[in-house]
Amino acid sequence: VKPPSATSSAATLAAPGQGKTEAAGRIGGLSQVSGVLGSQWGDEGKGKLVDILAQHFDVVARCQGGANAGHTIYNAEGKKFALHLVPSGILNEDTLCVIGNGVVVHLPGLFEEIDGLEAEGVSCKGRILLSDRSHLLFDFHQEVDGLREAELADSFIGTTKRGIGPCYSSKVIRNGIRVGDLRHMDTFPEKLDLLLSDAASRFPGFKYDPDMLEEEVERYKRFAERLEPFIADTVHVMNESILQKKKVLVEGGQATMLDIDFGTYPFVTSSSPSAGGICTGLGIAPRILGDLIGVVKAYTSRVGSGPFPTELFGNEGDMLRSAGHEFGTTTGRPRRCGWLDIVALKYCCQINGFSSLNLTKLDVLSYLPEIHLGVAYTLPDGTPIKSFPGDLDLLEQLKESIVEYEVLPGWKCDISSIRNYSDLPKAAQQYVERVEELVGVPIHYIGVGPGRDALIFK
Ligand code: 2SA
Ligand code: GDP
Ligand code: MG
Repeated sequence: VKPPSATSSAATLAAPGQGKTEAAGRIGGLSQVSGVLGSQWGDEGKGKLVDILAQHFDVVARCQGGANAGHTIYNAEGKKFALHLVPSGILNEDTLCVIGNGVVVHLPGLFEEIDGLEAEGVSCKGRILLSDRSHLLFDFHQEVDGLREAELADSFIGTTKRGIGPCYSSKVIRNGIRVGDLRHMDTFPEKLDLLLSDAASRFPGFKYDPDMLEEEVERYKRFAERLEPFIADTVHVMNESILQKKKVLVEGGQATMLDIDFGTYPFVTSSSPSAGGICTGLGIAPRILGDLIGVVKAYTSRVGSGPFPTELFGNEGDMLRSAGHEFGTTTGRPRRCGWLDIVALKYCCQINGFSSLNLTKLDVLSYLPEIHLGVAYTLPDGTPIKSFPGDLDLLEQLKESIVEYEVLPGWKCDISSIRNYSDLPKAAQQYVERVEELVGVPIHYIGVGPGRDALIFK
């Protein structure tokens, strides 16, 4: 871990003369323990912001989810990286990357990701620490994910089939196997046998052949050897880093609208991607959390099933998907697209207490003559709905007719090379400021392209 970064400069972020002061102020002013969280249904561009901010943080930590996450980032040369388990701080060579206890870890996937990064010259040795308390996600969890989706038939969730729900189920039902258990290979076979037998008893489609157990145990013995230098008591590491005044950035996966408690249940993921998940997933105290930045797309996307009140269909939806290249980073699935939903965003701001927002992909809206903002929901009888409803049936009814929209003018020009807020067309500024006004949280960062430099500090 490098020494405290009090001397970090934000100058490296902006090209000469472009938004340097704003960048230095915004980044330098962030709390010692800060977080970047999704404030829609995921894929808002969290990875990009984390990669940029990581240049000024000593530790970047993941607290929940697993390889269902897909964070796309670009290095200084413009080379693209799609990360799933490894925190998006990895391209900054002085940053320590922590995978906390709240994450579920598929070891073959983790090693594949590490090998891919090392092949591109990104050194991972000594830079990634994995919690001994995090749960192991086995291949069978992935298989069971698929079987469960098949069972649900037309009501399928549209999971990433990365085994996330089944692994968190094992954790919560308390027969899960943790990373630390790899240090006790004498009892590992028995634990694995119990876990696999349990899955076989629940899913007729899952074939467990106990004769294969030995082979799987041998495979995990090899993983255990390779993993040993990465395993740590990350609760201790995190708290010591904080005591030593190191700067810590928490990277959220997925988003609040996919939260197991606050999302559109059951069309959610199985972890807590909102603020509470930071404390439970890393073992750090709520009172030391500082700035939390909510990342929000200038429109909305969602992948998988479930309510999406401001969704656009047909040609309009296709145009937005194609303008924003909205395809899953992990699965390649086309993402559903629609207008920015202020009701949902305000709900996310309440739950997380965001200190600021990063509005991303503003450049994607440049082709539109006018832009809609979903500002209120009303029941078919005209009664206004005061907050984002938990009632799924009600949400499913929220078609365009009962989402109230404000229509703002578009700007119809390329904004992707603009780096100063004042250089944005007036209509783009108006859009940004109207969103700020409606949600009551300042937008400090505006994305105008996928690259590291394509960020405006406001
Ligand atoms: P899961 O696999 O059990 O967590 O799926 C449950 C729901 O959560 C959604 N989910 C996501 N939504 C957006 N992006 C995610 N990550 C990938 C990406 C997704 C991909 O970055 O593009 O590649 O398809 C993500 N992970 C989970 C999921 O769609 C279900 O609705
Ligand atoms: P995450 O899961 O929140 O990290 O987001 P993803 O990486 O899954 O999806 C966001 C996509 O948008 C990635 O392909 C990014 O490279 C891209 N992206 C991020 N910010 C911007 C932006 O401001 N403009 C454009 N055009 N693309 C962006
Ligand atoms: Mg993603």
